[in-house]
Amino acid sequence: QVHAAWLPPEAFRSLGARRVLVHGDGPLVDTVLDEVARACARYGGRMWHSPSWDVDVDLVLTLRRADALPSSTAQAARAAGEAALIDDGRTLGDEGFLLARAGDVTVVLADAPAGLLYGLFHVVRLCAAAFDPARPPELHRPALRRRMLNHWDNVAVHPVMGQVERGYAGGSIFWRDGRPRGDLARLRAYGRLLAASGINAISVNNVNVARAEARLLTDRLGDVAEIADVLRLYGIRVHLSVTFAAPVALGGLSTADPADEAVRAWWAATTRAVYERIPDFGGYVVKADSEGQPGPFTYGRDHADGANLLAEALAPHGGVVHWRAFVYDHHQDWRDRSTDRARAAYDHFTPLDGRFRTNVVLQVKFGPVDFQVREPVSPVLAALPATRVAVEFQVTQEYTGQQRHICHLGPWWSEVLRFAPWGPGGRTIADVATGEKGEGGGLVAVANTGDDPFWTGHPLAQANLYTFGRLAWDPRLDPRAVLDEWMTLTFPPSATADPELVRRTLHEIMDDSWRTYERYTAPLGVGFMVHPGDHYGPDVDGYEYSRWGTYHFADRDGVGVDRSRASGTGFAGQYPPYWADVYESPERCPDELLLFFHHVSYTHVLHSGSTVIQHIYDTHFAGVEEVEAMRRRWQTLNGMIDPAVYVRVAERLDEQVRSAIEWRDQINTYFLRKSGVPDAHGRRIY
Ligand code: BDP
Repeated sequence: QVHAAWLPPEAFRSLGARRVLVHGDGPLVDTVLDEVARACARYGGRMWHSPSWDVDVDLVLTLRRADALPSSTAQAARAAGEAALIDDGRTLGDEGFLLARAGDVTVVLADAPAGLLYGLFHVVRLCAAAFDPARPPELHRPALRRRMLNHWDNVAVHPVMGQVERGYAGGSIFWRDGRPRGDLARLRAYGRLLAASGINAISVNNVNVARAEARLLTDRLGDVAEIADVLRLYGIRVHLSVTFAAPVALGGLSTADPADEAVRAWWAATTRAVYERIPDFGGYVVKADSEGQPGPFTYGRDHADGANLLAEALAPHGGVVHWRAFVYDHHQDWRDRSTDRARAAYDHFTPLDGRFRTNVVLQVKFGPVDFQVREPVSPVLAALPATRVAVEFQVTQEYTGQQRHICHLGPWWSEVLRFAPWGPGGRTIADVATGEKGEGGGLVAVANTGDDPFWTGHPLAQANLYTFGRLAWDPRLDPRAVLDEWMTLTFPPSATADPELVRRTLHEIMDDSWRTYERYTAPLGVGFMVHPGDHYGPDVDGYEYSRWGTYHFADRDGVGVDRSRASGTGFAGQYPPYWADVYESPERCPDELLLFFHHVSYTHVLHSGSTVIQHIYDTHFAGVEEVEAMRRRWQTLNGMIDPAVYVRVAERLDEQVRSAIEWRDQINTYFLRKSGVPDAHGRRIY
């Protein structure tokens, strides 16, 4: 049984009680029909599919350019919709829709079938409000064309990474023990889940194991096609992670050099075969010259040569290559302070701006290091004006509690998307991902889903997936309002005795949970301090003398990484002038990023008025108290919601409390021992 997705049948209740007309043809329209039919079967109501006689309806979902509707009601509705559109002077596009009231009818109008599907999900999200006679017409179009999830799912179980690298939700939805799972019903449910939050693209295998699983590209392409055949019904295009070494690994060539004619011909022929089998194939995702993956550096070529090689093969078929910018030296000597991992992506990629083909999307992690709970926004995102850039988030909570902790990431992503790298009031990261003419690379995230009955291990981690999709559709949405939508869909009023209490309690638990997580883990943007390898739980010096380039430099006098131009690694200088100046100065640098940019003494006074050391103590005590309060609040919901959800969350909150205490005590003790400065409030530190 699959629990509590955010489209439980109950969410369709308000729809089922009505008379619905679906007008249009094609596979995606069939999906809409299927959704509506299921709602009617369960809750009553009636549905028609393009009837040739007059019907009285409450809801019409219709393609604008479909043949004239026979029903006079529907015709009127369509006219009303068009009038609203003409006033607005805009078109609906491939995925957009118009929601308008015409007389007693609610109309969803789209130019393409995907728009009808998104329109249907929007009506479900609104519930009864979609039928409010006073509702003004609304035009919905995704701000970002590409809204993608990357699965780090391994086809075969990997000895270190398991079935899913950084997966905290059980096995893979696609693969098991080297074979496709073949659970097409679950796959279809997954497509529905993704489409309902606005996601329209996924990659189905891990970038890190693409070499071992290279055959997905050739003789095992059928396994990928099977997934594509199902997800297509929900408007989702499938992409494949491929290894740069594929011509050698699969094609028997002696080289994968981008300048080699045989290599180019191999990619062209292989890609052509992919499109013969999967005509709407999305394209490739590549991790090259990164953490041991093969790449163009082997042949003395740069990353524009590498990305363009694959882009050239994909171009005739309309595909794109997502080329990851996560390139750095992972064999760093910790004694050598001249190498700064934070600088690496900028140093590698900015000289290449303007050289990438138009179907290359450079996929950039939102921060310069690695998905930490707090990092500055990556300067790379503002440094390649002539390149299509995508922002990469991590929905899977590798560094944010691994779906054992509640950490709602919506406010964090929203902050990143609203960040204006050229200075306040200027273009934002969301604008970069959108592109000047809508041709930007969009938003991508590493998925947090698996074959777990709750999809995401922690039932409340579903909110992160939903929020990611919604922010990719519209980055201006208020993350709190999005959370509210998710709550209403996941815990529908009909399923609880006191919907208001449930909603209020969930907000109290989740709204600030990202900041709570930040409080009890690594302080002031310094990052890491996690247990090496699995990245769960504290280990303050775990990476301090390692090769990975993630250091905090704590000593008896102070802590933090000097990344200033004046005396440090110069990373601060990679930003446009406004932020370069802010970050350069320990006085102006925002508190939450101070230790990312500066090495300061423990007695340095923050803008908050507290010293660094007292801030560390206070936030760690507060963080644990907040988690304990979360657990108490959750207990008040016992008996109010699905018992399976209640129990799963309650168990995980016990672990979150245990883990937060562990973090508090290790971090506080570490810094007390280093600094010798006692807690001003005399609390117990070990
Ligand atoms: C790091 C993960 C590692 C990934 C890498 C990546 O620890 O498992 O392979 O990111 O993004 O955060 O490729």
